[in-house]
Amino acid sequence: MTDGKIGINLTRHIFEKQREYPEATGELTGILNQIAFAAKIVSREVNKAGLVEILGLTGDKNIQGEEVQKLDDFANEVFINILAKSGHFCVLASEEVPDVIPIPDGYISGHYSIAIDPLDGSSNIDVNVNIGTIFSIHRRTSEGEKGCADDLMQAGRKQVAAGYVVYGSSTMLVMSTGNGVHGFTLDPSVGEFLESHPDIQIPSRGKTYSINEGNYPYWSGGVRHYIDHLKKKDKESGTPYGARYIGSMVADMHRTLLKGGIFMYPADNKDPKKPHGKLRLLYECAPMAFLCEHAGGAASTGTGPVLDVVPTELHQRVPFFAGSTEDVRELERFIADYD
Ligand code: P6P
Repeated sequence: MTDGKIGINLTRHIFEKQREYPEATGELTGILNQIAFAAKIVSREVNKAGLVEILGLTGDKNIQGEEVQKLDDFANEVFINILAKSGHFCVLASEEVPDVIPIPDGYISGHYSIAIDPLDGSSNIDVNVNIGTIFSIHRRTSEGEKGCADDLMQAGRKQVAAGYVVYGSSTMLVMSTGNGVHGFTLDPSVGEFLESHPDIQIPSRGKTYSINEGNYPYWSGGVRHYIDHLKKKDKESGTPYGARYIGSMVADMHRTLLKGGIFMYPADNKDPKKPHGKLRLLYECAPMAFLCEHAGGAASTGTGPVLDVVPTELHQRVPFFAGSTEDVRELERFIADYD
């Protein structure tokens, strides 16, 4: 650091902003540090994944004779083991697990619930594309010793914290507790996440759109008209929007948070089993929507704020449009006019 600053880590960041954080309690610092701890372990394995082939694998065992787990199973086990035994949570949910995950007997049932996507975009690992972990934290609402699904299935606007870890050229943790959105970059040499992107603000309008155009025939009329509109020359600037689509939500949303524009996963009629699109509300769309709104952006189902949707199923899916406010509002107008 040129100015002699050692760097602000996660704990010091929250401590220094103690006054501003509505949820600033020692417990919240503890929670975020446990998430950071799990993320460091997953980051180490993700960054090694490419080497696994080079090191040579014999069937299901690596050269040390250890069981080789699929990385998403590994990430799921790491996050669940660390978080379930942390004493902070009364119940968990994971993209990898059909039902709610209870706190193991003998461990404290805490004041919060957490929903996670332990390794989103894991199908991109073998082509070395950025992947990520997404988390959403609510205050428990149920009485009694053990938590239950009600503690998880609350409207996204009630989240006390949300964020993601993106495993890429560097490992970054981006989070919000409702008072700004802040990014921390892992310095592997000291094993600390150091503040690198304080107070992230999404530009009010962007110049890129992010969507899987292969699904064009299956979208509603409103979405198709909107995409066609983006490709027309813009009267003022004369340039149409650029297209950016990585196919890994954390990577696409990270770019959208930092640069603006709009990321979309609309409902489509491609798969009758998924009439509301592909992305999950509890541990993908609600946490990302929380970050977008607290970074000055917007996140919509196309007809209303994602954060106002009250979940009815643990793994329910919702249409998702998020990023620069002006872009999201324009999309909503096309849906209102053409759907
Ligand atoms: P498609 C990854 O599999 C994922 O769940 C998200 O990370 C990503 O945004 C989306 O699916 C990509 O889906 O249908 O475009 O391949």
